[in-house]
Amino acid sequence: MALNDLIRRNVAEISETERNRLRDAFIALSASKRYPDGVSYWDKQNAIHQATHVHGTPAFLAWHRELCNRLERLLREVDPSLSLHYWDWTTDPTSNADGARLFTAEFMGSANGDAGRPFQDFESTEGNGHKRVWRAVRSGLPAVPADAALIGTGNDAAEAEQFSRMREALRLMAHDVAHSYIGGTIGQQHFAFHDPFVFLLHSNVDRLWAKWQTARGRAWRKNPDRIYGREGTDPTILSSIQPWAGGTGLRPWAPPENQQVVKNCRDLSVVGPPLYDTNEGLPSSKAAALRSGPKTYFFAGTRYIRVTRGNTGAGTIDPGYPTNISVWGWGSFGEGLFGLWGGIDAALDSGPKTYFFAGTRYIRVTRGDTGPGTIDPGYPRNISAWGWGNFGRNGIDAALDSGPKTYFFVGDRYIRVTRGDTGPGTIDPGYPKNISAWGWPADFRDSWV
Ligand SMILES: [Cu+2]
Repeated sequence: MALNDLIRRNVAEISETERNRLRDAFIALSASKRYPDGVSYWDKQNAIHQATHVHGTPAFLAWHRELCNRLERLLREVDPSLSLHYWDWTTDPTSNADGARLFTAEFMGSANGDAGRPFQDFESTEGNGHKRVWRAVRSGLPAVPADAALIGTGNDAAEAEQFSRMREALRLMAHDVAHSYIGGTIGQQHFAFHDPFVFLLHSNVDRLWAKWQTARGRAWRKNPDRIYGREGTDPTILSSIQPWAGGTGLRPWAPPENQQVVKNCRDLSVVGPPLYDTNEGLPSSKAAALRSGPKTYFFAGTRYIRVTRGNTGAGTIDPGYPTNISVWGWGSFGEGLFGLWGGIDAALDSGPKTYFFAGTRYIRVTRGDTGPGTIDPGYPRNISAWGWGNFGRNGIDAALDSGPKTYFFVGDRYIRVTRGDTGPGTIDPGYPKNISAWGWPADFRDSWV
């Protein structure tokens, strides 16, 4: 259930098999994955943190979310089934009630002194003569408030104040406490990111931010223009996120590789809450299919497979699949849209154009039978531009190309549209209708809805 579904969970509660795979992926980041400058993926993490670490500013949560999201992508480069799970700091990592102690030679290494196996080859040039990752975990539980108290901080304040109140509570009362509770390498800001455990800690910081964002009745917390309240115009929120924007000289985001990604903390890829099992109102898993000449694409969540098939039957999955839709280079579209997380709702093949729908937005893409193609200028746009009135206002569930007609589905309703290859066309008279008219067996109709 946990592997492959892209949801970040309590690392003490996932299967031992998955924990082992997560450990192996961390080791691979150090042992076998290298940037073009020869620095391992792992050593680069601490260089990133040293070059730019952002703590006492409004960008604290956003910067670390970007760091965690990127680290998760690196882990998935090694093992696409993995997610960046979290350490729930209200539980004792040295004696978990479920028997899943985290500081063992099978997972995170020792709680005291040199971490040893399995990270015996991870260097730490931290002072005091420590050449390896080392820890000084205190006994008992960290003195951290309960989740609800942390992310409830500021809930009764004016909207403009809520983010900053929550952020400071999360940092001072929890993040800082958790760092010094683990002690050792993690207890020292400039060396903390030598220890893989720091990412499990920061995934928990990010989880609480995501839980705050997905709280019911507070949709504005997923809106980039409103989430940060009065801090939304702070220079640290509005300036490009470093070092990935290339401004610190750190390779490969600086010359000669120039892999800069220029965006700020209001980018949807930052504001969009990652998939945590504690998000309020987890999105249903989204799925879509796209016929594309000799290929058919099936999308599930943020992953997809490409299948070679004829007009009927299952066909065969092409080599290299499943893979993540992030390789389509759509940026935030389809990844994180105002909490409608987990991929695209519908895809529509339309002659030389392909339409993809996610949440309340859609893109039009010019492409051949395979590959991502290029997004046409001016997209994404809002579905409301199609003039369907209330239908599809909050997004659509499916689209079906059917010769001169196109069908769009929302819940138990659908419309039939007469259109060419581009544009919205016109809704045929008498629509929307109810899918009960299609005569499907009741139980299938219920699960479709
Ligand atoms: Cu930290």
